[in-house]
Amino acid sequence: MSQKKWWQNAVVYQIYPRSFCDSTGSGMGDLQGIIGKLDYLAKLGIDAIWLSPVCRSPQDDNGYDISDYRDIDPLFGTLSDMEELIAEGKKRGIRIILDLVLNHSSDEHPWFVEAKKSRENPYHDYYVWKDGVEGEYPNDMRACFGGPAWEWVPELGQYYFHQFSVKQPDLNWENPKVRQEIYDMILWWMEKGVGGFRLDVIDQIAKEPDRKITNNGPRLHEFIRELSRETFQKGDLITVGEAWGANTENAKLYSNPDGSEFSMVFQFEHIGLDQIPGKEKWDLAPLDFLKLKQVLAKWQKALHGCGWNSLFWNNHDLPRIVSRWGNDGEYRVESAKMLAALLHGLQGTPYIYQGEELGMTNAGMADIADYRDIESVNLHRERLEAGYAEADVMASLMAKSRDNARTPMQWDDSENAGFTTGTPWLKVNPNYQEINAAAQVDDPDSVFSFYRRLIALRKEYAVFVDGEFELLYAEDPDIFAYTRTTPEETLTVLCNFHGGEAVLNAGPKDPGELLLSNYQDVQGDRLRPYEARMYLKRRTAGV
Ligand code: TEU
Repeated sequence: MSQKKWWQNAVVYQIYPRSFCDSTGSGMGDLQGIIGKLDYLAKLGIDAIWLSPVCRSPQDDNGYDISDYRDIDPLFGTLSDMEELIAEGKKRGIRIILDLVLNHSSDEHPWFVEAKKSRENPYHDYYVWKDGVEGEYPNDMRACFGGPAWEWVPELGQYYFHQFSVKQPDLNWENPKVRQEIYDMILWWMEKGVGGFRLDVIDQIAKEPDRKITNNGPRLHEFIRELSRETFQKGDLITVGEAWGANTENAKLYSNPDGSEFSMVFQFEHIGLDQIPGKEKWDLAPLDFLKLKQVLAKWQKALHGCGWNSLFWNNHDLPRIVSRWGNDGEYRVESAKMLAALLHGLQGTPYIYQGEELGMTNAGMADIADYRDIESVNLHRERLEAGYAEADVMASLMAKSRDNARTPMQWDDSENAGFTTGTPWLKVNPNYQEINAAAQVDDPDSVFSFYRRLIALRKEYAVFVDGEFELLYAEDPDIFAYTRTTPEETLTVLCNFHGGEAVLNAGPKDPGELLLSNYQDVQGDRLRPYEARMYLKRRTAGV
């Protein structure tokens, strides 16, 4: 691997700003609220914050529909608040990563407002248009949030293409003027001192709707390399592309150590293992645990020495992992810690989603009236129209809705969990009186303290960054275990992924010093429900 990059032993914390901390009583989180919590994040020990979008937006998709890439939406504050956040983060050794939504803009962006005026307008080709006849769509492509992917504009006699909501028209990356506008904007943010970028659905920018290609298009890596060359490579940034279509082969291009594309990508192969194969995430199935081990092991082996993994269970689009694959009842604390140890022992850059470090759970909202996410609301309507039983639709939403991750951060046991003095935009999880930061930050046995130790271990032992991965117990129905090895150190991670007892009848006999466990005492060869252990064995070089 070429010389080390700072983000190879960094840990990133994702903030969903509208749900993190409200400093004004608006009921929505804001930048000043984040600034007020930087000391909490510094105590956790993270190195960078990934902010979901805070640029000007009509908020049709909670900010992933940007109408001004160079200004902050008043909901969240001002540009000077952002400059203050960057400066205050820097004082604490915390970089700020912005979420760039480059596949599409808002339909209220001036570019689109102009583009709709006429076919001859200089901005018309900033977007993807098709001549046609009203009611006869160019093809049967569907949008991710439901309905056709084509919207009719009568005054033009054309359709425009939108992979997401009708208010998120796709940008035309074939147009060099679009690309140059984007590069100039990124350089403008780099000038302001941001520490990196997360690239929203970046593998969808090289689209070819005529051939129904929406990700991994033929020109994708050409565009990404130009983007990287014209912007990112001019700084010392972390860049992470969201790539639902990533596989281990193209991930070697995305995360090539030569820096020609990104630092890494978010790949989602492990995320789709609890849905009926070939169906949607809403079509629930039990997690295929053996497949989970195979998939994570495959990605560890495939990118070792020739690429770089991101490591995550959660984000603002995913249900909370302790409810999804852990146990949010009797063993919430043990399973939250086990899932953390399992992930943070792997090779790559770990991402912690706000509240994950507290063991926050899914929202448990049984009434569609409580949901705010466009994807969830549209799913509910479309599936009822298609004849699904509402009980089944609500079961899908309670398991997989993005709103599960978007309930307000739980700071303390005061009203609204200390998130706001106003009316929260989305209901606070009623378990906030038990699960909150104030109850955990000074408790050495809390989930928060466990995450703090994991983050510190990554800084202390080189094996977390460099160690080669080997899977143990590959066929065991309960144990997820592996080693990471360098010439000097071997890390052994042993996890019981389930709620029964698991017997350690293989693996290293002398794994060395116990670094960390989620039980007070450690008993020989039996792992208790969701028990996790991390061992370290050090060798003097050459022995
Ligand atoms: O998500 C891409 C995306 O496809 C997911 O929304 C996916 O459809 C689903 O929600 C996961 O189960 C990115 C952003 O992370 C998401 O918040 C945006 O809504 C979307 O792009 C459009 O910008």
